[in-house]
Amino acid sequence: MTLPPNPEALLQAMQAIVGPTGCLSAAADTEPFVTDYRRIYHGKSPLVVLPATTEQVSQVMAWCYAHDVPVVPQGGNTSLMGGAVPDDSGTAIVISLKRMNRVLAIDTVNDTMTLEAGVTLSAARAAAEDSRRLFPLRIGSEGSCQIGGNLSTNAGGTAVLRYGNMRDLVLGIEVVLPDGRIFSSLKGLRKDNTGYDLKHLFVGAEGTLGIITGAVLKLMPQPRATSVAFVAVQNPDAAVKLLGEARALSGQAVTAFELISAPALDLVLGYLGDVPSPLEGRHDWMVLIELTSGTDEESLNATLMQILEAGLEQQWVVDAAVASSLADVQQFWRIREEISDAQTRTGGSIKCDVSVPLSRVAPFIEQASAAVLALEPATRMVIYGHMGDGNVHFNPLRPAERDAKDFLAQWYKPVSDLVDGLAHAENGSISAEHGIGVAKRDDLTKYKSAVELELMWQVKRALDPKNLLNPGRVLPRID
Ligand code: 2HG
Ligand code: ZN
Repeated sequence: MTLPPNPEALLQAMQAIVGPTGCLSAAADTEPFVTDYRRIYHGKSPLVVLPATTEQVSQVMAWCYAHDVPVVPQGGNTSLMGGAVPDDSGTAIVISLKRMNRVLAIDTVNDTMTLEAGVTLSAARAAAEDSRRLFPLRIGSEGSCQIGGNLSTNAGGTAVLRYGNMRDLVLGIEVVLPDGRIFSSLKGLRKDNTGYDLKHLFVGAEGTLGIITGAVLKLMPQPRATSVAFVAVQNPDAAVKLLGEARALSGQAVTAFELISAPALDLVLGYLGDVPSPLEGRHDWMVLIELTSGTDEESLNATLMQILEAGLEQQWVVDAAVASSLADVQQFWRIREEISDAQTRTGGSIKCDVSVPLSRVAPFIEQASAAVLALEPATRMVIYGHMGDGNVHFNPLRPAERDAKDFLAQWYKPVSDLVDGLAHAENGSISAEHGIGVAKRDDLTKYKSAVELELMWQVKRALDPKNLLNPGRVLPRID
């Protein structure tokens, strides 16, 4: 068992590296770094260290390696899986990257952006925009989450359908290894077949193999036109068919295709209070469709109308509201983006972030919903997500009159096991975009093969032989 480090020696060593202002040790100061943002995971840490440079991260890691001190790397602390906060042993220090928040270069010929890991996603997007470019990753927490965390969790979100996950958007990376060595490959190359592509080991590793300190990201042309519609559909099967039609009619233009169930819309509208539903009447299922293109607004709107008309004709579409102003676009998106926080506020949500092949989305939703409702019929079926990627946030919510704690104590495990099992049976994933952290760690033994788990541990041991970096996260114990 690792003993907590001698607090004075630790503080002294860290202050010598990052300076006194880069060290937080008072409980009130460390609190925001040891509790996750949904306040589900509460840990302890003797010290939060805030390096300002990669060199400082390297020195901190070298010291910790020499003294067997575990380290939890942290970006914006917006993880839903408990992957970015320490456990309650009080042995690990937290390294927060928030001071490393500089955009270092934008190359508009190469269409790349080089930045430090602590730049927030919204700052990265704004910097791209200032250079008349798009950095396309789009997730609700963009104001707080950081590029290093986005890479470490291979973040997805609402524009993956068009632009891919974070893994698809990175060209180069800089990482500090557990023993303090720096692996720096901040190249903006689109072609480089010189052996193993090591950067991809660290993308999605949730800080268990190294600490990402910098990256080179792809930039895209800014779209000239955006068309958005909030559409009531017959059911998820009709939504899948509508997506097929939208793609056939508009090619690459479909940027987002988000499914929303009636209980999800009820919940978020109740939470927002002053926002009306975009549609008249209540519908069981809706989709938020966004098209973007380099052409003019008028022709993109015409394409959207064509898609909706085809959908109406086939009776996939029941009703539709087309955004007629930027304010509408923002309002439609606000409704979608706030669903997650509405659940956090309400409490009593069983979060299942699954993906299945698109052709299996509708049968999966039907089967999983029936199975959950058979257990507790008044459960509110908050189902939404990035349907175009086959990614369903299947989040059954407690019946209105039930206490959140009781509901979760009774159903969290059986319901998530059931939903994950059904997704797995469809050749799906039990964590489509939220990662593993601590929340899903032990489930991996059920859903990954022995060979996969052995390989994961072999990689972990090769890079982090002392198991000091984000210990207890991602990798389940195997014998
Ligand atoms: C989203 O798509 C996020 O809004 C959060 O991935 C989903 O809270 C959730 O389950
Ligand atoms: Zn999502």
